Amino acid sequence: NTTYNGPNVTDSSVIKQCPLIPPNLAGPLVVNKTPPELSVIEVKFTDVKPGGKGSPSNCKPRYKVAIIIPYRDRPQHLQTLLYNLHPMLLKQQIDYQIFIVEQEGNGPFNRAMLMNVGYVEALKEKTFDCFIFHDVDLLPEDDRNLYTCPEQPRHMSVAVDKFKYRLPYADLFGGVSAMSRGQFRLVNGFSNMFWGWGGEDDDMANRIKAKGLHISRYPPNIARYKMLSHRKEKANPRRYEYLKTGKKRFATDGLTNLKYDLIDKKKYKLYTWLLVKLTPPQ
Ligand code: UD2
Ligand code: MN
Repeated sequence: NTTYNGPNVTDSSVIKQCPLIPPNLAGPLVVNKTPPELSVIEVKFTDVKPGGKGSPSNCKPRYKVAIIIPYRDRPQHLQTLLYNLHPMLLKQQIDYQIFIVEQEGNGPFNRAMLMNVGYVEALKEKTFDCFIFHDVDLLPEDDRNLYTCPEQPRHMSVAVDKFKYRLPYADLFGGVSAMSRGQFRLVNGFSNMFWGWGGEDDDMANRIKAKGLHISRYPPNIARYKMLSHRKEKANPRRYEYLKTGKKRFATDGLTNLKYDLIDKKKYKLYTWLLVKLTPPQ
């Protein structure tokens, strides 16, 4: 049949923009800490596209979101996160891609620098509007916690079971947080000075305030997470010193002096993987 039936319904110009509030959200989620093997998940998640991408099929997404996950040697956590996160993101009707940014070698871990790398490398793929910086061990417990970027930077892991579902302090920005492309650029990204555990999130909170922005939050019954168990990393004893003197480096320490080598990059079914060698700032 070659009869003309009017405009093609798959033409993006006639597909409607997705509703502001996704229609199929359920609220509280059943968190699953014992996922099937990755190979099984890969087959099961038919709506996830290579590179760990998803987007709604029946409406035009409002946001292009990069999920940036700093990573080294936590395969169990990664498997569990992917198993829980993809289905929720698909329901949220956003256009997203998951990036695993893995630090090469066994020197002190630098979570902040990996975030900076994730931001820079993600933008080489697409002009993402929004960046979600996401610990590998945090599992969302409510799908109304939208993985999008509002007017102000948003701290998303407000209530974590490990902290008895209480925000430990008002300026906490660690765990899971969302910033728009413009906001992250404005604050010059994260500091590159924080090697080992701690401080990098508080320095980001300071950067946000210094630019006249503020941290926004969803209520704790929605911005809720379970943390997978792990041993405590060795804290960086210099973190207080760098925090205190951070302000004078905001303009020069961050995206502007970021140095790294991209050792490898692969698009697996459930995520885009970046292996990077970090170079300490001079
Ligand atoms: C807290 C923060 C975290 C960060 C950290 C201090 C919350 C809920 N989390 O996490 O965002 O500010 O303190 O640096 O507030 N990682 C690896 N391999 C490693 C070490 C770290 O993959 O060997 C990654 C992984 O994504 C992990 C994240 O870095 O979730 C934070 O490290 P953590 O989970 O050991 O630290 P934690 O739970 O104290
Ligand atoms: Mn943790």
